[in-house]
Amino acid sequence: MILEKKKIEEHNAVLLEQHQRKFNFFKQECDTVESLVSKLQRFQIAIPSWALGTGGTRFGRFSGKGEPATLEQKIEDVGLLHALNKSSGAISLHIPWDIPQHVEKIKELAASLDLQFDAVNSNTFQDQKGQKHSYKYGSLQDVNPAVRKQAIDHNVSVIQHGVTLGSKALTIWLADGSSFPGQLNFREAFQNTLASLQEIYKNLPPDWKMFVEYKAFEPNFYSTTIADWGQSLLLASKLGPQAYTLVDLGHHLPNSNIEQIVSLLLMEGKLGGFHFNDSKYADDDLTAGSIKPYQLFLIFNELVEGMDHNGMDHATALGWMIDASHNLKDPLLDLLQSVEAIMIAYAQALLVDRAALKRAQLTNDVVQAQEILQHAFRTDVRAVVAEARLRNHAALDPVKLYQELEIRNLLITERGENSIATGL
Ligand code: LRH
Ligand code: MN
Ligand code: MN
Repeated sequence: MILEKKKIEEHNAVLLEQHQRKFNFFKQECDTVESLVSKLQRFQIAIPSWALGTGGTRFGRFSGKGEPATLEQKIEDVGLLHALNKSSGAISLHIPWDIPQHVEKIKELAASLDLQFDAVNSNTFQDQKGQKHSYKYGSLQDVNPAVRKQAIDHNVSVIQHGVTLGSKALTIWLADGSSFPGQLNFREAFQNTLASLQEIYKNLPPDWKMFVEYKAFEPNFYSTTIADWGQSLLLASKLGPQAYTLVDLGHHLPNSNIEQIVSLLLMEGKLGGFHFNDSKYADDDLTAGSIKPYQLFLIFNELVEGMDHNGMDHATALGWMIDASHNLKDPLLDLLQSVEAIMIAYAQALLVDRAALKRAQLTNDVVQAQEILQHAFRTDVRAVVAEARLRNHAALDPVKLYQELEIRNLLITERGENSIATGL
């Protein structure tokens, strides 16, 4: 299904007057509004192909209806999101969940919807049909060189798929670890992982990046071989200039100071990409900004500060992606809500008075430092985010338009009730 431009224009015409009132009010208070809007207009957040269907838990999965059953349909779903908000201009594929079969057709379809191919993700945390060796005890870390070789070869084939599509990065997340003390020699597991990653790294095209994703626990519950940003950074540093750490917001132990991690990774020039989601307990993969919006703002505050310090382009220097799972909500609505929350946090971070904050820090004015951050966080920036959408010819209120047009019902009519997506 393709969303006609006319539908967006009609929707915007109805909301325009109310929007302009709010935006004009904001403008009076903010002299950097034009720079803010143009930064927001350029900012794009990739959508993972595995988040377009209903996710499950280990206890069950309650399928949604009209889910995209093919890669083409997934690309169409991201196209719908992008038409609605013009901030979701890329799709990230997980292989082999989504193997591009008809590459030229897929590229044409994506281009017609104004979509790019973001990082490709390898999968050595599940066994696939017909696979010779099992990943039950690990993949790149495994004690058996044949298992490691199989996992390396898979990653190389993922790079090759990515090259055909025009992706520029490989994201590696490993479930490797152990669930019981004594199961693993930590040092050897780490060294095996490094040696395997080095083999994969050799196959990276020169303009590619490798993102090394860490995660504290799950599915292993005693140790994870790339468990935190230190271990990821160690690997990325040993691998070379094309390797970076990837931060997934759900992959930390409770109460970790993620904004501090972000700041130091930027300092080292080793922050590569981001997976946005939110959580209360673990890797809950909930809608970005739904549980801890202040934390999301604080993370963006460090991102903006660090990227500006390094002279990095906010829109292109890092890989921005959502990595969420939707058990209860329509995935497309959930993704629209996530993108909106990310844009709001980004806009608020852009509002922080950096010069005043620096003065407060240099004079140890703790009260003022807090005032400055909270002033930005408590500013209602929704009209600025909406203005950026309006100028990009997207919908003023994407969630409302999606609901008014009953897009899910249209997708059900097109695909059938029982159409099921592959993925988590
Ligand atoms: C692991 C993870 C990783 C995977 C995705 C499906 O929890 O965040 O990024 O590739 O989920
Ligand atoms: Mn992730
Ligand atoms: Mn995760």
